[in-house]
Amino acid sequence: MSLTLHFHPLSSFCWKALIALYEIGVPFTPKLVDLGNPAERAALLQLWPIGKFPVLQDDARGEIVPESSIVIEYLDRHYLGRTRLLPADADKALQTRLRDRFYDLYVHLPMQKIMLDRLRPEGPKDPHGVEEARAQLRTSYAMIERQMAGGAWAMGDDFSLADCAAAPSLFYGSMAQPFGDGETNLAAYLERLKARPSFARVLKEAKPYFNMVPKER
Ligand SMILES: N[C@@H](CCC(=O)N[C@@H](CS)C(=O)NCC(=O)O)C(=O)O
Repeated sequence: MSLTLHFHPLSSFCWKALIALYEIGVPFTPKLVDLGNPAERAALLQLWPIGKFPVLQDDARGEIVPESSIVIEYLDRHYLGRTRLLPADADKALQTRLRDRFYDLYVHLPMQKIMLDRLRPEGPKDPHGVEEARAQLRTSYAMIERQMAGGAWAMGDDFSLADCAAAPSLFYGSMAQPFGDGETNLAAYLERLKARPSFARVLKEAKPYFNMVPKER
């Protein structure tokens, strides 16, 4: 088996890559990285000096592929399987990348800001930054609510890279900043994502680690 995914089962950006791997149906070796273990952290830094996962290692092609969106495009290009995650049409592919960027930058990152602030001790907490992140999430949720008025998935009828990005960011996002009462399209979209077999499998595999998710204090 040529592919190894360096990951952690609770990491939201790793979920993005895992969803893609399960959608495509390509075999891979999951390599759980404990960043608290100095040797494992050093091994990840050897692969990708930024030190963030997911990182895909492809021994057959001699490639190290970091960054969840790039991992997914790489898989779509070289290991195309059951599900095509980037449309063949260039304009549709551009729109799909835009939705992926939207979910990463304007849902995933503010969600992370709120969740990670919960882990900070009382003194160095950043209430201003958290409030900005909440405002960003409220704006993004309102946009998604309108986008999801028609069509099952982020790009319409076909599941894509954009849905891989949406699933983890909305799952944890709903814990960081709950959806508004009127945001029924958004809530229904998250339920569809949770029921999708690829994401349902990711959630099942992450369940034993859920006690490590930071709670609001
Ligand atoms: N832009 C990166 C973000 C990856 C990222 O933030 N990963 C987090 C886990 S969800 C991580 O590795 N955190 C460990 C750290 O920052 O030390 C991607 O899309 O893969």
